[in-house]
Parts: sequence; C-alpha cells; structure tokens
Amino acid sequence: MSTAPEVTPGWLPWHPDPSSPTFVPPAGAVDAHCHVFGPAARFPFAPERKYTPVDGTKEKLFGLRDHLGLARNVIVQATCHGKDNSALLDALRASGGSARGVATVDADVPREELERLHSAGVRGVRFNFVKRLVETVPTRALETIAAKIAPLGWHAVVYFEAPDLPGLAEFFLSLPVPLVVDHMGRPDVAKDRDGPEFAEFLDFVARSGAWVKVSCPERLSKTGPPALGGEQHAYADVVPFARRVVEVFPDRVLWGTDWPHPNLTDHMPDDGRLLDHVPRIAVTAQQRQALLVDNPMRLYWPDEPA
Ligand code: 0GY
Repeated sequence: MSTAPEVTPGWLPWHPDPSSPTFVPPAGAVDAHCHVFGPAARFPFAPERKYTPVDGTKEKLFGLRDHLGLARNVIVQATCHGKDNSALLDALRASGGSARGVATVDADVPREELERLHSAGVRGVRFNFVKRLVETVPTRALETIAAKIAPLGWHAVVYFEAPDLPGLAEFFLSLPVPLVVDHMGRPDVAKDRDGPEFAEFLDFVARSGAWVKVSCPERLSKTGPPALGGEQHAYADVVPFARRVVEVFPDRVLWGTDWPHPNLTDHMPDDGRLLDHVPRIAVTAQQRQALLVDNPMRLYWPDEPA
C-alpha cells in the first residue's frame, strides 16, 4: 500500500478561501502561469524533486479560474513532477481546450512524444536555471531540445534569477525558439528600478524579443503583503518594475497567478488580491486587454479569436 509522501516541513498550502477580486478582468482573460501538483496518490512526485508540496489539483485550479473571473490557464510543469508530465496532461485533457501546457522533457525525447504532448495542448518546454529547484542541465541538452521543438512552433519558458542573466544571455539568444521569461527574471526589487541590473534585463528582452511574465509580486516583494497601510500598498516595491516592463513591451507581457504558489515560506497570497494587483501594473484598459487576453491568446491559442 502506498503512503502519502511527507510534505516539506513548513510548506504553506494554497489559500483556502481566496477573496473575490475587486478588479473585473476583461472577457477571456488567461492565467498564463500556474501549476498542478498531483494528486500524489495518482501522479506521484518525482524522486529527484527538491520539495514535496500539498496536492494542488486540476479541479481546484479550474475552480479558482472561475472564481477569479478568468477563462483559461497555461499550466507550467512544476519541478516536483520532474519530467513526468502526466498530471499536466491529465489537466489539459480535462480542460476541454481551455488550458495549454508547458512541459519538461529530456534531450532524447522522441518526436512522437512531442507530437503526443502537442495534441494534448503543450506549446512549450521549461528550462529552469534556479539551482534550489533543479540540478543543472547541460546547455548542450537544452540546445538539442530547442532544435526538436522548433518545428512544432513551441517556445522555451526560461526561469532564472537576475544575477544569472549575464552568464545565460548569449545562450538564450542562440536558441532557435521564442523565449518566455518567468517572473520578470526575478529582479532584486531592493535595487534601483532604473539601475544597471534591471536595465540589463530590459535590454536582453529588447534584443531577444522575449515575452515576459510580470507575475509573482508575492515572490519578489521585500515589503510583502499589505499588513501595513492597506491593500493599495501590497507588494508596492514590485510595482515600478512590473509597470516598466508593461510600458516598454506591452505586446509581449503575460500575467499569471502562480497558483498553488510553491516554496513560499512567509505568507501565502490571497489570489483575489493578486488579481487586484493587475491594474496597478497595467494602468490602462488597453494594457490590461493586451496583458490578460490578446498576448496569451496570440502565444497559446493563435488560431482562436481573442
Ligand atoms: C514558480 C516558482 C517556483 C517553483 C517552480 O516548478 C517549480 O517548482 O516553478 C519557485 O520556487 O520559485 O514559478 O512556481
């Protein structure tokens, strides 16, 4: 008999009762960065994982989508599932076409497997460079994967932290696929928004034509949730960074909840309040339409009208 794996000590479970957002998203809005975890009894976590989360099932994810007034999801393979994309595929199939996926694959993945993933709704792979999450994969292997996915029209979602960008930028620029950067390349928001580190990131985005997720204020913020000063001050230190990206690259920004919010240790965000963060970083209706609807539709559902 299998026993449930022991959740990582101190692991914060997703918010049990997110509030209703005050902000009403435009029709057809997409949560372009979220995950499914398990359920572990059906989709065991990978032996090489760096954490064991509580289950975050597709039913809960789709319930949250409806609660927030969103229409679609892009589900990103989480590192706790390694290269076993079964839970992701199960969620994509159950979504009836309202979810697309980003998978994790090996360099020796056969063409037929990529086609199977494509027909289930996968449109990209994730290359993760965050060392606390994964063992380093040789760039040679990533180049092989990129060459295999290019003919399918897929992209590479890249997750790295700001200090690592200088060492990775040329490699990224050499890849034959579009890039999507997770969580704004994880800037240190204690630094100057107009300083050299964020300027280098913006320059990289301009040179590479990458898409950028202006997601995860709860992960990036040092000032944190709104205990002091009310809702309008939640994650205030992240706002200028995200706003700048939205202003400079309005047609290449994406937003997502990051539900079920892996690896948060000090607080779990209320997903309703996270959606209320959107009008603070995309200040015009036109920016919000692009961020939440037009951009993710162009990237993930190019054959469907937004
Ligand atoms: C995120 C961020 C994190 C984790 C993962 O796949 C993952 O385990 O993506 C993180 O810990 O920063 O995008 O969910």
